Amino acid sequence: MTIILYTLCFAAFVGVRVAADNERICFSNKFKFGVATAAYQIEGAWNVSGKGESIWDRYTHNYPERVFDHHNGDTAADSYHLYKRDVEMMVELGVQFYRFSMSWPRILPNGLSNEINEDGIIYYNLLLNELKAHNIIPLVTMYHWDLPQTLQDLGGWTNPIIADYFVDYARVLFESFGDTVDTWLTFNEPYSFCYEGYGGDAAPGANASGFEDYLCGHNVLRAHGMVYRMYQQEFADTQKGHVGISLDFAWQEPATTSEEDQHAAEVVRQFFFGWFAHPIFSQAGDYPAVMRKRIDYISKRQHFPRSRLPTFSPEEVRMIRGSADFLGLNHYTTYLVKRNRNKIAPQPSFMTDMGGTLSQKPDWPKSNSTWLKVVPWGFRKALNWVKAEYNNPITIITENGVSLEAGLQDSRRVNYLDGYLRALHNAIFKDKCNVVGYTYWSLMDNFEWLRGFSERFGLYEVNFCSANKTRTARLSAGFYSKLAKTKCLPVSWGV
Ligand code: GBH
Repeated sequence: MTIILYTLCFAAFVGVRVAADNERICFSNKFKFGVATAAYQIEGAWNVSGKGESIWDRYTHNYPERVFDHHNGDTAADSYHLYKRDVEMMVELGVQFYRFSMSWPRILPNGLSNEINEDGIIYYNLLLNELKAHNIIPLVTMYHWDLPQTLQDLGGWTNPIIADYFVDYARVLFESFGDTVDTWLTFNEPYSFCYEGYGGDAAPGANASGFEDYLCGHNVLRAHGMVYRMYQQEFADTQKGHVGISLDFAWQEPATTSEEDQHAAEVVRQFFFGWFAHPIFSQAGDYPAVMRKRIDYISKRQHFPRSRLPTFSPEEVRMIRGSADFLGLNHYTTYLVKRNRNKIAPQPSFMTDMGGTLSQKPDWPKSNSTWLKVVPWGFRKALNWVKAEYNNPITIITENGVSLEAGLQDSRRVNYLDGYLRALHNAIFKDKCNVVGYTYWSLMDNFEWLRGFSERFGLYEVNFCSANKTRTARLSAGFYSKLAKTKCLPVSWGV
């Protein structure tokens, strides 16, 4: 225990070094900068004031050994009690908006709308009032992975009934907060929670890749479309808000110039991103053709009587197509893709269906997360691909950021920001990509899912050992605040 706490509380100090440039890089005055968090990663208070159990509560309690250092989000950054300090930090940063998520089981303890937890409503109203008092716009995610455990007991996202329950939950949110909140995200990264949660070993840990991940994705897409249509019918006239979705898009670069690797990279983009983007944002709607074709074919070869990828009815295709006012894009890193020439294995697998092998270049700068390498040019390519593929949709970057070790002198985070924001600037001004806002992940260090508290993404460092979870601005917070206030990249920062 002592060792664990020591690791968690140890702050490393590194030198400060920032790249300078003579040319001033500015975004338009209308462009908005914000910061992001998610309920389970910061709130704590997992079982107080009437909150129900979520799948992450259950999972971290039942399988502590699956989380780095056996940590969990029981207290996290304690934002349930410290939200005023959180907003104070946003004021220090000078950001225009705050992206946070609402916890479904905090609002509906048993997942269903017959029982509303008033304390949950009060908590989010307090937070929203605090934001309003400081002119910070809320951008609210309805679902950032903390499903009520009661609904997981019914199969969670693999059970089609969940789309109805999600609509019921969304209606409670629109009714309770719709006069204050006008920009909503239904889901955060369906790819991540379907593939890692139902296909892998993130909560609920179903580990049924190539099967349950597709069932999850199918119901998430239905649920998203249904919420969008419900909002148009019941709330849009009076509330005049906007509904979108956040999708994760790592750039997929062909590993070689060979035709087959070019092709493999495109297939991988369609599997990772097109899986959710194509049904919503393309002209044709429905799953990407290549995904349909490959999974149908491989399912047959594996002797399944029907495809492992479920089918939408024509009404569902129409209902889902166009069901977003904007695209929320989460982007962190880049991969290289080679064609996978292995024989088709008998057991289902998303990776086999996709047919590509992913890697990263050893000389790309590292972060504190194995999957996250620093590749700014991939950001610009990803944005251009989205522009070409989906007719340049209105886009908000809903997450971008980097993990490092503890310590306040995070010049490497400043370098990451500088590089990625230059790439974004080129995408907007040179390539005319329709991006209207940028969100840094994260406002502060938080519970990084299976990685516990070991990967820190915060502009503010959180001392998880202190009783009051002290938050301290890092070097990068000063950089970001200058950017948010002036809309220009600080020319030389630090030294
Ligand atoms: C985002 O996912 C999430 O929206 C956010 O909650 C999270 O804190 C942030 O990124 C930083 O990770 O540990 O090797 O199993 C970004 C996509 C999903 C990629 C989780 C890494 C875990 C890989 N990430 N995934 S691993």
